[in-house]
Amino acid sequence: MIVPPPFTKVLIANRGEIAVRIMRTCRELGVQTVAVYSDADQCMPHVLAADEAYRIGPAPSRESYLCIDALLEAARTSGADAIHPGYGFLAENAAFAAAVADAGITFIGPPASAIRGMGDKTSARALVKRAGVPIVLGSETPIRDAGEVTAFVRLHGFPVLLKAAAGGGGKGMRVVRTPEEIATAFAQAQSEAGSAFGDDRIYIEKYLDHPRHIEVQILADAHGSVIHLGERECSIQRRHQKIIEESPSVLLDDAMRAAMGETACRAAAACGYVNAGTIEFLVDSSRQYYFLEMNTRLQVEHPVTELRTGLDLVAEQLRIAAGEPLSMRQEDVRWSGHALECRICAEDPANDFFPSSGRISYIRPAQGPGMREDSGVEAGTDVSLYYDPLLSKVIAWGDTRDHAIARMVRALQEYEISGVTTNVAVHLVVLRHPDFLRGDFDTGFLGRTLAPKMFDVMAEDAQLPAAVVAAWLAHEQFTVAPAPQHGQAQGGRLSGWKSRRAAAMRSGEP
Ligand code: MV4
Repeated sequence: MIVPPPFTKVLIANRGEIAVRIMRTCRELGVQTVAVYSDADQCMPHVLAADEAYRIGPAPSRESYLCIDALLEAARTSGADAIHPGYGFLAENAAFAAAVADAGITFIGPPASAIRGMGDKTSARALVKRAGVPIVLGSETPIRDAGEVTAFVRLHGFPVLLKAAAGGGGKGMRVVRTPEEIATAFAQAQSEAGSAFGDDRIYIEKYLDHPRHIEVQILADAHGSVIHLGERECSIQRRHQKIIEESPSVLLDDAMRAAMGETACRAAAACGYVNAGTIEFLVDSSRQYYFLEMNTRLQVEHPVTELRTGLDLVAEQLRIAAGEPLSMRQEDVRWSGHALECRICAEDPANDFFPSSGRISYIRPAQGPGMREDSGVEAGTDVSLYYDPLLSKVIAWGDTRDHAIARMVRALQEYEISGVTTNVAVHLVVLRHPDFLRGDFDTGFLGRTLAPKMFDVMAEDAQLPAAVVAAWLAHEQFTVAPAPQHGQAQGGRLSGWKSRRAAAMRSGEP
């Protein structure tokens, strides 16, 4: 059976790994691809991977990847009939979605109205609450002054959290634990929200201590069907940047998974959602879950869901955007095994995770059974400081969690990337931490675990390969670690390849 492509030509309004990822599916579906690039990105893999490519401006995002007019002009010139925004940049910008539609081009994402409805966090809370979705106790309209905070804590007590109505991602957030802190915290939240979002409206919630962050992937078509594809556990994060995601979450049993999945579908339906989206939940220590916010885009960590379900989420997005009904019902979704993703970022763990730059001189990617790597760089790529430090995502699948972790550790031990500093060592420390191995962690885990000591050690011996430092640290700090799984996660030694290559280079052998 020959299936006609959903579109003729798709412009990918993004860069790096996600642009390459989207182009791969387009090619599989027989859809032509258009790349856009800034002056800093002329030779990037996403440009080389496309059928055609258009310059959209100078290096700064404001003048290139965020420039709606330049993107629409490239779309018109190339004759693209659809635009995929990826994540970040303009992916959750309702004005962009509307401008694309107005230009007679299909936006591969939700309707502008759904982006708007979920983009304002207070309206999102009110919207989903009406649909019977549990939300954290708090306000469903912005609060005007510090007096309203006082009134709220009189009724509900401390601690409370002030959040930006336009927000997301932790900007403009302030925890308040005592009456003395109220005035300052309100003023700070307001001013931070104002400068980050150009909108200083603040709302209030009861503060949950040490929550887990679990999100549910949904798909919705234009014919009213919504299904969920299970959860991703995203609690391993640092300053609101996720670094490891996995599925399933060790916290959930089948009943809770089904309940959260069903709740996520209701939340999506409540805003008239169409396309792929994610409902974020906070889960407290008594395993109560609460709607946090909706991400109205394809997410960085979507491959975790793809490896567990066997689906291609980008293909689903294209079909949905072309008006096709969902190809499966909820009861047709099958989950298998365990998937884990590590984000490889150009940043220096020894220097407080400051972004790093440089020309990549050598890469040995993640390989072997059960592994996938979605990368936006290759040997010769110049990593600049203009954009997000995410270079690549390494994703492992195994029939059990232990198996997936063992594969990930093995692949990251072999992993090599020279010319730019990355966070690979941090992944190895986490992946071998006894609390992580037991599944005993929350959103505060990484902050507590990355002891200052680690950075000192790494700074002192920066020329040591990162994996050696990590292995050594894991050995030093976590001597109570359980027996390694499958015999692959053991020891503080280099993987065979790396030590033999190092030895060969020392002795001058080829
Ligand atoms: C919270 C919370 C505790 N209680 N809300 C952080 C990002 C923003 N989107 C919402 N966030 C949180 N909201 C209440 N009522 C704790 C966080 C939070 C968090 C959430 C998800 C993932 C990581 C996090 C790290 C710190 C705090």
